[in-house]
Amino acid sequence: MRAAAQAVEAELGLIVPERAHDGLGRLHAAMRYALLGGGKRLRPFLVIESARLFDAPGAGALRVAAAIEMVHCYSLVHDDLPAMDDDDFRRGRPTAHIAFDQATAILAGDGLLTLAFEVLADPATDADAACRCLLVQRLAQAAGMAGMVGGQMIDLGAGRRSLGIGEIRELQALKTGALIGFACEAGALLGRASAAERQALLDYASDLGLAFQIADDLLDVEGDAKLVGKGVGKDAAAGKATFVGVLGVEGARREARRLGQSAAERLAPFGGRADRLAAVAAFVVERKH
Ligand code: GRG
Repeated sequence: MRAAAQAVEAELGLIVPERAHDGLGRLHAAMRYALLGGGKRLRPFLVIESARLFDAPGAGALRVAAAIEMVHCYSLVHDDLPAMDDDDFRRGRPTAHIAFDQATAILAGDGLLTLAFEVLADPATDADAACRCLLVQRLAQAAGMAGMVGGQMIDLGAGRRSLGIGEIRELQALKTGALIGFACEAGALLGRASAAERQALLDYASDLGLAFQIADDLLDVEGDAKLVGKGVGKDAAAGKATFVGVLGVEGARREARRLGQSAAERLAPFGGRADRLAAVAAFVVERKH
């Protein structure tokens, strides 16, 4: 994961390079602040590793990895705004609207979201226009109303309303799962995988996304804010419906481990080539940040 993170950070630095201050200097600086401020780079890792399963060209995978990280970083910037989760601390430092201001943070998020699609649509990502079109369509679906944005809306509306486990699963499958699903599917698209291989990766991503979210809920209850890099204890304070709230700490941990194991089993068709993806399913469950 560290190697993937370094590679994608270098790519992000090339796509959004440092530049002299001009009329848009503040916006540009805020976009770089949001992009280059740490983070595990899990989604880029998933793109790179799923593409590697099919020997897809590394340069294209790196561009898709950068694009998905742009969408992820935009979502964090907007999620931290006072109108949403109202967080001052993320990735171990002030959130974008604290470091800059709210209007700049909103526009930096918008700039990152749109730039992601510009990157996907560029022939440098894949020589085949049909493949690029599919990547654009699938990311739009994963990030938009049928995915992350829809999940976030449901989450905001669900505040203080008690949700059942099935509803929480559905909400989280949209809010965090859809983008994780795209990360894995993108590798299959770049590698011209068969429909069955693409589906196996989507099934892996579905279990992985839920395991990831349960671990996130556990970190909010048990995590150390210094390690997690953001405020903890926020879900309970906001009366949010979470896996831990419904299953309890031990039940949630059991469910996360079950899902992590199930995710790894979904990779059986790829044999040893998918060892790193399988290992990340265990990391996601036991992580401390
Ligand atoms: C604002 C449209 C919009 C969507 C926001 C993803 C999201 C939806 C909000 C983030 C809030 C949150 C804490 C969600 C839980 C899971 C999650 C996405 C955690 C952050 O992702 P990590 O752990 O972060 O991959 P790093 O910093 O490592 O990249």
